[in-house]
Amino acid sequence: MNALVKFVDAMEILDSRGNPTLRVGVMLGDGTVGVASVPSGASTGRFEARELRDGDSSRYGGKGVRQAISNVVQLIGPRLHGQDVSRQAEIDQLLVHLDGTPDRSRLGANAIVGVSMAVARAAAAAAGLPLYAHLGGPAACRLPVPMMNVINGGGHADNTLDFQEFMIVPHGAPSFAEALRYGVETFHALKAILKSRGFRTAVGDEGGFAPDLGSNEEACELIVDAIRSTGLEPGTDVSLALDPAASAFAVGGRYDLVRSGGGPKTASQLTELYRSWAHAYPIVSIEDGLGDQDWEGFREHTDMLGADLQIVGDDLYVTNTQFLARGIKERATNAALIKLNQIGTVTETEEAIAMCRSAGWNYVISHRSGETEDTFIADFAVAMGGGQIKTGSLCRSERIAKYNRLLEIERELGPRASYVSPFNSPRRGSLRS
Ligand code: 2PG
Ligand code: MG
Repeated sequence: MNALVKFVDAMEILDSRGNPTLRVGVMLGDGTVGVASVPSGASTGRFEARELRDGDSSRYGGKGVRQAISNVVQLIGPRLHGQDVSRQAEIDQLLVHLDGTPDRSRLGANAIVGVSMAVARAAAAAAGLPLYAHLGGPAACRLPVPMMNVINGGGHADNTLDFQEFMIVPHGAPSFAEALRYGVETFHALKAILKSRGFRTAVGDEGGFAPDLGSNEEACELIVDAIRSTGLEPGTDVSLALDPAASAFAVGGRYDLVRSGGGPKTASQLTELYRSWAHAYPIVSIEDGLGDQDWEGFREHTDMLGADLQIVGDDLYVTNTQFLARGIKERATNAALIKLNQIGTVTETEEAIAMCRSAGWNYVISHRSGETEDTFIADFAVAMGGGQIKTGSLCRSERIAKYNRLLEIERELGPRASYVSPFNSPRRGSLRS
């Protein structure tokens, strides 16, 4: 009886870019509360579930979320009254039906995902379990290998880099805590190197440095230098991952590297560029190396690179089983990025993950570029057991909050905690010649 919803509340808060977002609270009959805050993307996929923004230019430049809040309080709350929060799937289905649109645009994906996450939190609290154990069961003890975005470009920074994310992946560490240290030491070393070479060390939206480098490739060189200068071994202790977010520079069937002056490229030429980088640098993963319309390009891309690299679809799949099913059938990639707010509910997100698992694909639980201090995805990554999380750089508290939560989880799990690399054995350059 205790796990029944009494009421649902929501308020307007700010995300890490200073834009309004929702914080949702689900109150149960016994006084238990579940709270969740909603993130927001910048480089959104064309078919993502839609955030609802007020469009009232007299407040926050039209970005207010009062309508979404009203939808939570007036429409969703009364329908959830008396529902048992331990039945997440039923509640999520109710939310999807109540919205009634394929892209969640009536109630707003931001309203729906906030409620869905807060329901999970309330259910965990009612069961007296940490969120990761509630969602993942007693077997949830695998800490994720983080992809840490130490150089920002593209839609996340105003600099000369076309590619959005240059990440470090400390997969060779013996534990999550040590992986975090590897990442932090590399981040600080990178700062010192940038400074010594006259680049600015201001950071972009996800806390990575945003220097005006001479080329995209220079970012990889600098990161490898940084890893080395900490005494760690590139490719063995720490590797590289990229998220070019290529939809952002896809123009008329080509990829135009305007910012860096790299010029236009076909999908094949861009894949060839990645291939040459993977020979030169210890890259283990490339996400959205091509645009979200380019299924044909992706098939070739994965055919050429997928035997050696993790090829991740983000904008291509938007955590939607409909697109994922096509990707699996056509071998468009061999892994998927997973974002709760791209699809809208915890249950649908879990369904996308189940689909990845049954295809033998890797999956990476991910933050958004606009984040809050909410740490839901840290628990979610442990619960889902895929062994990977992408949650930004090693500064800015909205990113660090997730890392700190993972430290807590690892400590709580004690000897049961595992930290296992999802990647193949290390090589100097990742690609076999
Ligand atoms: C991405 C994400 C997160 P955004 O492209 O993977 O890093 O960016 O939230 O802006 O879509
Ligand atoms: Mg991406």
